[in-house]
Amino acid sequence: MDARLFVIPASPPSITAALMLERKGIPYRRTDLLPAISKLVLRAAGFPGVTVPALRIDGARVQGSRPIARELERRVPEPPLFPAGPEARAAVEEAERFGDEELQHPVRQLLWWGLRHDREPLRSYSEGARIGLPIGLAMKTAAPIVAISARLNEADDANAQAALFALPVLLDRVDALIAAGTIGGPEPNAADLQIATSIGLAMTMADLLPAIEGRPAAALAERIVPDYPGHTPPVFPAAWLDPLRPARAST
Ligand SMILES: N[C@@H](CCC(=O)N[C@@H](CS)C(=O)NCC(=O)O)C(=O)O
Repeated sequence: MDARLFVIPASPPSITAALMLERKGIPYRRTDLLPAISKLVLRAAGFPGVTVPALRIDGARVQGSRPIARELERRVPEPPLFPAGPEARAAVEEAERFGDEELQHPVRQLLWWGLRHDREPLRSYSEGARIGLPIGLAMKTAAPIVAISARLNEADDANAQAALFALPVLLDRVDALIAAGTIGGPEPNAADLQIATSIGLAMTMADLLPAIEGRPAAALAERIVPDYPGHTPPVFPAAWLDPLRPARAST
């Protein structure tokens, strides 16, 4: 099988897709892209959309973490990413949808809000990536990339505050999925791989970590993505972190 995965370093769904390929034992080459510029490269590579992860596999082009999960499951059924029973499958698919549509974006917005206020941590998120130019040089040209990415992700003050407000509820939902056995089992399914990466990214942000560590969600991320790249030191105004405080006290 000839597979090439297009990613942005430290992007949760990109890491999800890489983990799925690894779980299926499919060897692949990885192309690391800079945010924003990724859109031009993906179009030039013949993908219809402009987001990563994007997978070229034996000539076929598949984009998005959920379509990639299904394509890999179709091509290589074992080990499965989805349970066989219809009820269990529906539960995993719903958890995966939640991870993709509800959890992923607020975490991404918080990262870009932070980078907009301090670009320096971007270097840590690119560790180990091959972006086609030395990281020092990339950092010097990062200002427009960060500005565009923050704008594209609508990482403004209102949305960052809304994301911080939503985070405890999202984490409770992940913990509940683990308690129900939908995710967190010994063999990671598509929802585990989808959700753990967003939690992993959230845990790289110093302001968010206290609200996550000690939760079952944290243990899931530590197991599935133990070396999540990147670190953002405290960056949010203290008052914005109020919604996270009850969660801290209860853990
Ligand atoms: N929900 C989609 C998300 C795709 C997405 O928004 N990816 C981001 C990276 S996490 C992206 O490609 N952003 C373009 C950019 O940053 O320029 C999936 O899971 O595939």
